[in-house]
Amino acid sequence: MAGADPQALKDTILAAIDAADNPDALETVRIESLGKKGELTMAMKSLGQLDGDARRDMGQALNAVKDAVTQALDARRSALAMAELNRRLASETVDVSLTPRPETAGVIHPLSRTLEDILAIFAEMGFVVAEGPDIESDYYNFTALNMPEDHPARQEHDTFYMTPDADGQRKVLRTHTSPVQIRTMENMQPPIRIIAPGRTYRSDHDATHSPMFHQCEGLVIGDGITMAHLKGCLIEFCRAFFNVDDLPVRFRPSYFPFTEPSAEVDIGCSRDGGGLTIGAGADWLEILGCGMVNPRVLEYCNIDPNEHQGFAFGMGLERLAMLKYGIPDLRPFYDSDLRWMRHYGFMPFDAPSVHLGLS
Ligand code: 2NL
Repeated sequence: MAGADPQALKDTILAAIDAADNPDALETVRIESLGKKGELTMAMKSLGQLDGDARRDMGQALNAVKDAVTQALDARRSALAMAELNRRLASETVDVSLTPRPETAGVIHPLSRTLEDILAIFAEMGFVVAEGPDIESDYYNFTALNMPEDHPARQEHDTFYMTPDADGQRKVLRTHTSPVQIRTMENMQPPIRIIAPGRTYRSDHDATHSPMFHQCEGLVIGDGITMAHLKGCLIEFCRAFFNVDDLPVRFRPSYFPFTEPSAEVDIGCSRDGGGLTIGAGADWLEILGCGMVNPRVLEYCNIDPNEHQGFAFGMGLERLAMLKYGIPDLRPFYDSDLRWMRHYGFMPFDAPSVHLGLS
């Protein structure tokens, strides 16, 4: 080997690298040239048999060959990987414009659909969606909402408490999505226009209550926001959601610790003949709660109530879904019964939009 011809060695190895058409073949070339018993390695090991200048010259030449081979191996490895990726991309393309096979088509849950309806309307009005954790601190779920330790409204919430942690802190499963708005107000300067949908929890289980349910709350904070903005926004929402242009909407004074003044919103309906018709008749149906954000809540979030004002509202998604889509019983919502889903579900491609129709 002492008489190795570096140029010939280089030509042979580079040709083998070029000829390797898959990663395994390339690895074989590497082992046969640079491996422990590879040609180049052996040639370098036999340098000791040469003397003086010859040894130096041959050493330099073999090192140059080693560099060239290493570079060629890397380049070929990348090229093979790229070719493999392109081959896979070509073989795995899907035609996303194809219609789904009818026998495998799933349906959209009426709760998801109801939320999409609601979000389509508020998105059009410039609201953005905000989310937060289901497990909350007592502070975000109650205190910052003007419900101090001894507040009676805390009892009405039938709260699920977690096991206290090392420093005695008891976290809760959020009883409403209001903590999301508190977190947003802490982190964002007005103007704020958010909608906060999500799961909520209360220890209450009967024909009309589930321990896990869904709420959607909204919050608007700005300069000079008044009850008139609240009314305009929510009347528009009710009419768009139920698809009734002249839907009667009334604001009935109420109480929430986090808003002042507070109101509940009723829509006109008729209960003639046992059924329920929304939009006509002498009866009223409660659908959401709202109010001007209590200045004390703003102060908890370090927003100066003399500078900024706002309104907030909250609604229960299950109730709205039942009213809009004529679903009589709450319990099957969480049963994952395919017969119920196929009856009350929606086609995935009929996404709601304010222009194309919401029902
Ligand atoms: C209802 C009524 C409501 C709110 C929720 C709220 C949130 C913050 C500040 C002030 Cl951070 N208010 N939320 C306000 C009024 C009513 O919900 O009946 N929900 C199902």
